[in-house]
Amino acid sequence: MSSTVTITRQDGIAVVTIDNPPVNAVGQAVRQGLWDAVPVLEEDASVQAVVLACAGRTFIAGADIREFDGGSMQPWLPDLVERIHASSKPWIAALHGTVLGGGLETALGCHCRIADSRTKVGLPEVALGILPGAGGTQRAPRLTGAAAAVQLVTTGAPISAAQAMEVGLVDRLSDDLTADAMTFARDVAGKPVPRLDPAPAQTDLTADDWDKLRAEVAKKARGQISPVRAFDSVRNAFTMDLADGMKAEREIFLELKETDQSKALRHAFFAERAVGKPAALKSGTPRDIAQLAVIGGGLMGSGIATAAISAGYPTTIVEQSAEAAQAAQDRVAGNLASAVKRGKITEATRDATLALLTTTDDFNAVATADLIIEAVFEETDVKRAVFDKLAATARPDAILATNTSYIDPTSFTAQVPNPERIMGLHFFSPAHIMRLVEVVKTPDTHPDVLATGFVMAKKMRKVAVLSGICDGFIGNRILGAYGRMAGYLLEDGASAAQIDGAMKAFGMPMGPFEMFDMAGLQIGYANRKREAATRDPNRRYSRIPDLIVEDGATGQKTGRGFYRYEAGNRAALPSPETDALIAAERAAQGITPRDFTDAQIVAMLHAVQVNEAAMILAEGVAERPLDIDVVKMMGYGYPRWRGGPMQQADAYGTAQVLATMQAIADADPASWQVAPLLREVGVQNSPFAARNK
Ligand code: 3H9
Repeated sequence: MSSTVTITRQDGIAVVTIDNPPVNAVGQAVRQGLWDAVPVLEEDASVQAVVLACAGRTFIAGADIREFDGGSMQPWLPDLVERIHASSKPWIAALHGTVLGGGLETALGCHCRIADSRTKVGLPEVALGILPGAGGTQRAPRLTGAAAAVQLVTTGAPISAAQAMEVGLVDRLSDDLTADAMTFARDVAGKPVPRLDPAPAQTDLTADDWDKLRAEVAKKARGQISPVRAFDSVRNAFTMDLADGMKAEREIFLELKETDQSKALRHAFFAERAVGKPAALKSGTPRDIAQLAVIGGGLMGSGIATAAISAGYPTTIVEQSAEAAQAAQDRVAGNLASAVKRGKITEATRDATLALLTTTDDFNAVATADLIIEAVFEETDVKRAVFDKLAATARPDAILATNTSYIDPTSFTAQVPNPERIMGLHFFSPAHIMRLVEVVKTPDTHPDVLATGFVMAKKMRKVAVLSGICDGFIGNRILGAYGRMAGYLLEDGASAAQIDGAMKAFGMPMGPFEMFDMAGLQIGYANRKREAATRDPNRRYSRIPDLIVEDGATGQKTGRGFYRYEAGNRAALPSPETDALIAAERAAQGITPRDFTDAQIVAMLHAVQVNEAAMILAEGVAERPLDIDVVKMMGYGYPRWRGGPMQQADAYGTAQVLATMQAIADADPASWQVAPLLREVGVQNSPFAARNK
C-alpha cells in the first residue's frame, strides 16, 4: 500500500484516507494505493462499509494534470472507479473542499456521497481542453438528468454542495463530516449496495432539442472544441449503456488530450500559477499592508480602490477637490452596486466593503498609508507633480506605486527619496474586473516591494506578472506591434471587417479595429502627435487613423470610427465615409489594394507579436515566454485554448513563425526587423517553451 493512501478500521467501518498535498490529485501513487485497498477491504470480513475521505484542505481536486504529458500510467482512473463501484461493500465518499474532475468521478464511483455544506463540486475538464474521462459524462447524467449534466460538463463551472444535493449528485449534507460520514456508513452497512442503473439514461429531449443544444454549446465555445465533444459524450449517456458510453468517453478523452488546444489550456493552467514565482521574487519578503491610498479617483483609480476594498484593504482615495472625491466615492459605490446586481456579492457584503473606503481632497491623508498607488492622468508632468508631493508627505518607508501604462516610472520619480520602494502596478481597465496586473520593476525596486505587490494582487484575486521597464511594458508594447501591422494590412488592401473577422475566427473576442473604436481613437491620436518629433522617419506611418479622427470620428462613442454605430448599439456596421477615406488615402499613397487571405492576416498579426515578444525576452523585460502568454491571455483576450502567442508559436512551429516574420521584414525592412531570439529559436525550430524554466 502506498503512503498516500491509508486504511483505518473502527466498529466494522473502514476509513480509506488519501493524503497527497496540496490538493489530493489522484496521481499514480494514489490510484495504486486505492487499487490495492479495494481487494484488501473486500477480503476483510470485519469491514461492512468503507468511507473514502481525504486529509488536508480538500477531497480529490482531480487527476494529476502533470502526468498528462507522460503517457498513461496504470492503473487508469476509469478502471479504478469501476473497481470501487464493483465492490460488494458500500463505499461512502466524504466530500469537502473542491471536489473536481477525477475527484468527483471517483466520488460518483462510490455508492453514496456525503458533503460538507461548504463543498464545491464540478467537472472542470473542458477548461483543460479535455472531458471528464473517468465516467463523469456517463455517471453524472444518470444521476442528474440531461439539463444539469450538460451544464456541469460543458461549462466546467463548479456548483455548491446544496445545488449538488438538489440535482442528485450528493445524498447528504453535513456540518460535521467525519462523524456524519461514519453514521452514513453504519446506516448502509449490511444492506444491498445501491448501484447506478447501467441502462441508457432517460430524457424527454428530442434529437432536434439535442442538436439545438449542441449548436448553443458550440457558439459559446468560440472555437474551443472540448465543450462540444464533452456534450457529445453526455448525449451518449442517453443512447448507450454504461459500458459502451464509458468506452466512447475514453476514446474522446484520448483524442482531446493530444490536441494543441488541450496542450495550450494545460500550459495556461500552469503558466498562471508560475507567473507568481519569478526568479526576481525569490529573495523578497512581502510587507504587511494595513492601509492603502490611491491618488486619483477617475475610472482607473476608483476601479483599483474597488478591487482593494473588496480584498479587505482599508483604502483612501485622494482627489483634487471635494466634488471629485465625491464622484470617486459614487464610482466605487456604483461598481459594488453592479456586483450586487450580477449576483457576485450580497448587499451586506457591499455595505461592509464600502465601509473600508474613505475619499478626501486632503493630500495629507496619504501620510498613514503603507502603500500608495498613483492613478492620475497619463502625463509625465502630472505624475511627477504627484510624486513631488508624495516625497514630502508619504512615510519614508511607504511603498509607492504608479499605474502608468506606458511611461518609464523613473522619468517622474527621480526626486523621491528611497527609490527602492517604488514600483509600477499596471492595472487593466476596468480595474475591479480585469484580472491582470503588471508589476513593474525599476532598476532600484527592492524584492520585498515586488513581493508585496504580488501578495496584494493575489489578495485582490488578480494575476500578477513581473515586467521590466520599456515603452508599454509587456502587454501594450506587443499590442503596439499588433496594431501597427493591422494598420498596414488595412492600408494595403484588407478591410477592417476582414481583419477583425479573421482575428475573431482565430478566437479573439474582438478584432483590432473594433477594439480601437471601442477604446476611442482620440487617445492614440494624441499619443502619436506627441511622439511625432521622435518617430523614426524611415518607418512606415499609416495616416488612416489620424485622418479618421481629423474627419470628426473618434470611435464608438461618436457613432463613427473605423465602423459606423447606431445610437445605443455596439454592433459595428460598415461606414461608407470611412471606407471612402481609406480608399482615397490608398490612392494618395500610390498603393494598389491587394488581396489577403484570412490565414495570411492571422499569421502576420501573430508573427509580429511573437517578434516583439522575443525582443522583450532578450531585453529581460519579461523573464519567461510564459509571462508573456499570461499577459496576453489575462489582459488582452488572447484565447486560453491557444495558450498565448508564444505557446501558439510553438504549436505552429517557430520555424514557420520565423519564415512569416522574415517575409514581413524583407518586404519592408525599414519598419520591421527580425528579432535575434526569434531567429535563434526559429532556425532550429525549437520551442519557446524550453525557455520557461
Ligand atoms: C481530470 O480530473 C481528468 C479526469 O477526468 C480523469 C481522466 C482520466 N494536478 O490552484 P492552486 C497544483 S483533469 C496537478 O494554486 P487554489 C497547482 O499547480 C483535472 N497539480 O490552489 C499548485 O501547484 P504549485 C480536473 C494541481 O487553492 C497547487 O496545486 N481538475 C492540480 O487556488 C495549488 O493550486 C481541475 O481542473 C491538479 N489537478 O485552488 C482542478 N490542481 O503550488 C484544477 C492543483 O506548485 N485545480 N494543482 O503552483 C484547481 O482548480 C485549483 O488548483 C483548486 C485549488 C481549486 C483545486
